[in-house]
Formats: sequence, structure tokens, C-alpha cells
Amino acid sequence: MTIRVGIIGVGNIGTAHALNLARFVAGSTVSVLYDVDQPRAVLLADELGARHVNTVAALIEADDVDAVLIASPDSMHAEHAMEAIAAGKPMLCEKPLAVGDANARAVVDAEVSHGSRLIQVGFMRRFDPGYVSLKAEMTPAGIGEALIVHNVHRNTAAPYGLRTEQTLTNMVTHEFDINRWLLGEDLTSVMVLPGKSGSLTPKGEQDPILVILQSESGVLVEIEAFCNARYGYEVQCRITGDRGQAVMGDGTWVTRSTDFIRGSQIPELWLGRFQDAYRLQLQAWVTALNTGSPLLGASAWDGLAAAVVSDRAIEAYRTGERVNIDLPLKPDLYR
Ligand code: ISE
Repeated sequence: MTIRVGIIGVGNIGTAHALNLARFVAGSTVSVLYDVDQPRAVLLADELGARHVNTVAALIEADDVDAVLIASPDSMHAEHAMEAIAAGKPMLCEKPLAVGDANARAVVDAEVSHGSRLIQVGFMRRFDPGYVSLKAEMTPAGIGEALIVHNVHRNTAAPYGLRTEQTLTNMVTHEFDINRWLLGEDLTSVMVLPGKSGSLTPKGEQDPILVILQSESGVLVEIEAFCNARYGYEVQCRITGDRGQAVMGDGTWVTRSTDFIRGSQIPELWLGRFQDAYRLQLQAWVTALNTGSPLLGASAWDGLAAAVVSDRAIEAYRTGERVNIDLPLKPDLYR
């Protein structure tokens, strides 16, 4: 069977998903597109042989949409996810699942009432070969048990203007999720340390920031988030274990020597660094839908967990305090 995917929002990430589905993902086709910027949707629809619609509801309810990909602005993800749940359609919802833990909770409650899992959250780093290899290092034969995790997350330029609280909900949410996944346990406290800001940081905001968390078993997780790093896009993760360390550097870039210079290119955007992760995530999603096997990526519960951590991190940022993180009781659907 071919899964006909309808995409809500064809900005940068929605377009990248559409092209990946059309070019690289077996068992799927892009059937319907929606964007507030209608000409943009029309242009891409023409290129892909898809059609476009004028409302989100028309896309979700369309007979030629078997599954929905939500790539609307962050603040609309929860609303669109609820509409897709109401229509009983499976979805890949871009991260974050919601802005605000109450909104994430509402989505989880709706999925629980529906009675089966419909949502995969687009925390694509779980499919990145670099992170997958890093997780595999945490064995008795590898680096042993993780004790401290050092993360670096830098954007070339603040993607949506710079607001420190959005750095936490849009950017560092990746680390909230991937560190939970790497460690296999929840995060229990968070502190946010603003330091000296870079020259491009607007007044009243902080960039870079340092976020320090602790996990259930006490592992320290430290994250440098820098929105306006200027030199390129870079994500690193270094784990100190009780019998060694494992480092995921800046990707698998080729070192080129020409004109008496040796070096490697740095991607400008995450779409370059995580191209494999995005493709593998989509393929896993489509294959699961086609075969009826369980969804492999982050669940709505994982999306809620990241939203709760983001909210507590905002509180920690505002108050300068270390804030405890408590998750609600996990529903059976996610066990
Ligand atoms: C962006 O929205 C993403 O999701 C990227 O993966 C992330 O690295 C970037 O910081 C975000 O702004």
C-alpha cells in the first residue's frame, strides 16, 4: 500500500519533509499540501504532482490523505494534532509537540481517549546515525554507565529572531528529548545559567546560555545553546562514562585539501547536518504505517515530557533557581 501524506505547513521543514518523502521514502506519496502562504503551497504541489487545499480541516479530512505531517509553526502543533486525532488519522508532528505542558497534556489525553497511538513526534535525532552509535557505547564493554553528558547546540543565526524562552522550547527541546532517550530515564531538575552574551544578542535576552539538568539516577546533563554562533550549525555530544568517554563530534564531514588549505565544510542549517536522520525518521514512520507495526520514534508521551522540561526550564531561567521536574503518571498506552 502507498501512504498518501498530507502536509500542514510547507516552510523550510515542511518542504524538506515533502521532498524527502517524494524522493527517498519508499511506500509513500505526498498527496495534499496546505500553507497559510497559499502560492507557496501551490508551487510545491505543482512540483510534486500533489494538490493544495485552503484550510487545515480540508487537508485532515481529505479522502486522499491517509496520514498527516504537521509542520506548522510551533504554537499550532497541539491544535493541529488534536484535529488529526479527532479524525482518527496517524500523524508525524514536528517538535515540539506543544508549547506549554498543559497543551501537551491535552494532546496526550486526547490520544489516550482515542485508545491507540496515532502520534509520532519529530524528534529526528533519535534516528541520527551519530546519536544511535553514541547510545550503543553505553554498555559494560563500551564506556560503561554514563555519569556526565556535555552537549553543544549552535545555530548559525537565530532562526526566528532571538527570544531566550524560545531557545528553550524550540532549540534545547531537542536536548531535553535526546538526553532522556540516551540515558533511558527522565530528567528531574533543571537550572539555566545566563552568562556573557554575544554581540548579536538583543537587549533583555541571553545568548548563549548554559542549561544544567540532572536525571533520575543523578547523571549531570550540561547543554550549551548558542543561537547566533555565526560560524555554522553544529551539534555535539560527549558522554563521560564510568569506564571511558564517547564523543559525537560535528558529523561525518570530509576533510578537503585544496589551494594550500585543509579543512571541512560546516553546514549552515540543521537540514544539512541531520539529513540522514530526517530521511530515516520518515522511512521508519511510513514503514510502520504500511506494516501496522508500532511507531518507532518519540511518542506523544515523550513530547509531553519534553514540554514539561521546557516549562520548568523557563521557570528556572526566570527565577534563577534550580527547579524540580515532575511528570504526571504515565498512561498505560505508553508503557
Ligand atoms: C530548529 O527548529 C530545529 O528543529 C533544529 O533541529 C534545531 O537544531 C534548531 O536549533 C531549531 O531552531
